[in-house]
Amino acid sequence: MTEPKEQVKLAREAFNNVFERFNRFRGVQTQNNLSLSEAEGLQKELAEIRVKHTGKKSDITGLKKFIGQVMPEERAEFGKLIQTLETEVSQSIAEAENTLKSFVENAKIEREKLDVTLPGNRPRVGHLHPITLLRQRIEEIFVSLGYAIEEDREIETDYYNFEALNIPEGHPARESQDTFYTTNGFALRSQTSTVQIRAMERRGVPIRIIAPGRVFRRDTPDLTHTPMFHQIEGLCVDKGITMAHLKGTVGEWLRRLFGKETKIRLRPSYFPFTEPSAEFDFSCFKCGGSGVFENERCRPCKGSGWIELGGSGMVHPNVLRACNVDPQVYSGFAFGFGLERMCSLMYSLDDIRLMFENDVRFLEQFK
Ligand code: 2NL
Repeated sequence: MTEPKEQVKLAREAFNNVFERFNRFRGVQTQNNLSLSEAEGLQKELAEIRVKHTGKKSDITGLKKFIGQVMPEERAEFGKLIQTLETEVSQSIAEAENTLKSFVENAKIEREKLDVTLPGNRPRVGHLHPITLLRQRIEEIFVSLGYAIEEDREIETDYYNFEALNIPEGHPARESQDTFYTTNGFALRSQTSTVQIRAMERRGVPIRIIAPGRVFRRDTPDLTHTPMFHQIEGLCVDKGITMAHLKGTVGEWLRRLFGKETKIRLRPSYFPFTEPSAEFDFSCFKCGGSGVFENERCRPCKGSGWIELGGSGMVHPNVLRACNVDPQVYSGFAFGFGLERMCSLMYSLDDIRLMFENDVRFLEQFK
């Protein structure tokens, strides 16, 4: 049987062995190169060491239980030795714990430190395309007049793109020279009338809608043409609708857009889907219709005082019939115009292709 004193010595050695790595955390703290997670790992290990070397199953607890079996004359000394060992062990652990604890606290504060006076990174904020901005302004006006906004597909059947619109077989618009076709015989819509036909079929009449959207025509790009552009078409069908309603409606939205002095005029024209048909012009927003601006020939209206905007007319009876609407009971007007043309007039752009290049130097001018 090992000497009692010897057993205390062995217990001390065992502890010292395990604790050696933590000695550097005792006493006055010098710089340590720990990361926060390393320090937290050490705290965990240290907690285990505390349990193992001071807890119920520790050598120290075992030795204390052993006191009763030691010869009475050696008991006091043995007890003191254990006491000293216990104090040493718990002090060592407590010192290292304190050091690690304050290191972890400081490291966390450091990590969460935020200098609110540093300049921030301003995010680059985009904005809407001028075509979108103009479309939204026009949509708002028509919604306030009781119109609904309709959207639909861009790839259409021959029926909706031509047939239902009273565009006869052999009409130039139907040729592949003018219209894009898919290899399996569908057409890219060449006007958004297709949307209005579908809406009339689905919703029936009376109906008041506008149909904004992309349309496609096989044009070679130049100053005034692109093979894709945006259109807004409008349709109003009810009992007793006349050309007076057409003129009143077109006049009203142009006055809301360009000011209450704006005049409009209708010029006789021809479209297969309307009868009678008319093109509509409005008095120039720049010169107010005089044709002269700052003593020079006004640019947007080329000195005429009028700007040609779009086409319109009374919906052809054949178109109404195609949508199951009785032309004896109902009548309606329709109109259509191109947004790129309108936008380039309003901003004096000389080349509509600018609107398709998405050069930020161009786009940023419309903020
Ligand atoms: C133009 C001419 C126009 C229409 C579009 C239309 C729609 C239906 C029935 C009858 Cl559902 N007509 N739309 C009518 C006249 C002219 O557009 O110059 N567009 C750029």
